[in-house]
Amino acid sequence: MRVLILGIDGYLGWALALRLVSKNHEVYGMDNLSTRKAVEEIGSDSAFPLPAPEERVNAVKKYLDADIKFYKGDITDKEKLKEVIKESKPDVIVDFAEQRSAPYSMKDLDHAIYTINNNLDGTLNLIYLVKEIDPSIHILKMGTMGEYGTPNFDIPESAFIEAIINGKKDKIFTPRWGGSIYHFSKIFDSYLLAYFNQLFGLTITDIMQGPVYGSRIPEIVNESLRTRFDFDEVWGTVVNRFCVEAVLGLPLTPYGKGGQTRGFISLEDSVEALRLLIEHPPKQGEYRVVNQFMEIHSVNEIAQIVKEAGEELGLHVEIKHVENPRVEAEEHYYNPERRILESLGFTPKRFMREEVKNIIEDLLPYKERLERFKDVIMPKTKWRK
Ligand code: NAD
Ligand code: USQ
Repeated sequence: MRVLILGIDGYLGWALALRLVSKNHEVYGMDNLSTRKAVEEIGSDSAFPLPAPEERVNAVKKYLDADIKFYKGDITDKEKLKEVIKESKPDVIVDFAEQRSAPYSMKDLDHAIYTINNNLDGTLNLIYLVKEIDPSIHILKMGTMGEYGTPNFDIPESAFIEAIINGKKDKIFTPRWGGSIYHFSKIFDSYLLAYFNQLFGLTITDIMQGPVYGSRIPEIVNESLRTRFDFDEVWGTVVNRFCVEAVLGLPLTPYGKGGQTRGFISLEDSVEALRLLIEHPPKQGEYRVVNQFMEIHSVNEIAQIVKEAGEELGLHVEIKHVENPRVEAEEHYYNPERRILESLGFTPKRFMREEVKNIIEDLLPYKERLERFKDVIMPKTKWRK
């Protein structure tokens, strides 16, 4: 298949590109390099050094004997996105190209506005351009499990549910409630996708994915093929952050009570699930919602898993709860449904207990590099100032 990946320079975009070329798909990618820039701005960097996009493309040629066509550009630039879609003629467009950090979106008004504009303008451009250029293109849009929030009821895996209000029954959009402006931008994206699916009959998969962790997929056969790996207080996600903290000898940092519970997925399982969804699109004109996570854990459980893994590798690891910079439930019910990936034959391969050991092993050779970024680890970005 011909696949266009928007946000190809990112953590998931690059890993997916490697997976798809290794399965003989034709890969095109677009990125404005905004994550690189924003991470640099807060004085941090990817844990593993990232070659420039052109060098990454050359490394794919050298080590995997495959071609990736990279376009530098912003998907909020309608003309540029149009040119890239017309040139690449994709069967499917995977959209990762969003500001994806919850803390970044909560810094102040400017960051909130940037997040909303970047994410929603990009989604609208994509919707209108697919309709204009070729409405049969499958849009695989990356949303987030965080769109559902942490309700005190089971989380379904469907676009709509039946509700009875004052004795009258109708379908309502599956309830959503964000925990940051970033999460709300994803909620608004989903409303747009569902609406334009009804209006234009577009074919869409809207993936509700939980936090991803991991540094390895088999295609990374050389350091120059590594995907980015963030760990600072703004861009790092919890499992990857805890692994870096363990390597640096810093206490692991569950926020508040640490009962915050999410559905996690390894990088390997994430790219494999995405490949499956690309190769098994929904029916033409369908809006399909997929919940993509494999293991449910609280932040306290993750801290314990990383502590044990670190100690098995000879590290001394402590856990020290810190004041929660976010506003979120710290103890709650969490029971999301997951059936679509299984129905497509998906079985997870990498689990957190083994995978965090691999992450720590991958990070250890970079300990000296990581020491330089020690002061961007403790949380500073507060939801309520
Ligand atoms: P990332 O920041 O590493 O990758 C996103 C890429 O998109 C970056 O390279 C960035 O430069 C690019 N980008 C952003 N805005 C753009 C624009 N307007 N035009 C062109 N390029 C743009 O993030 P990631 O972790 O790879 O996440 C990818 C997607 O998956 C995001 O949409 C994110 O919300 C979602 N997601 C991530 C996780 C996770 O744990 N990492 C979990 C669930 C969902
Ligand atoms: N947390 C800690 N300690 C830390 C870091 C985080 O306790 O050092 C807690 C947070 O308070 C939160 C949970 O861990 O309760 C998850 O935080 P996170 O930073 O790992 O994830 P989040 O901010 O939700 O965002 C990440 C990605 C985002 C994606 C989302 C999936 O950055 O792009 O959409 O995971 S989900 O969480 O399902 O919405």
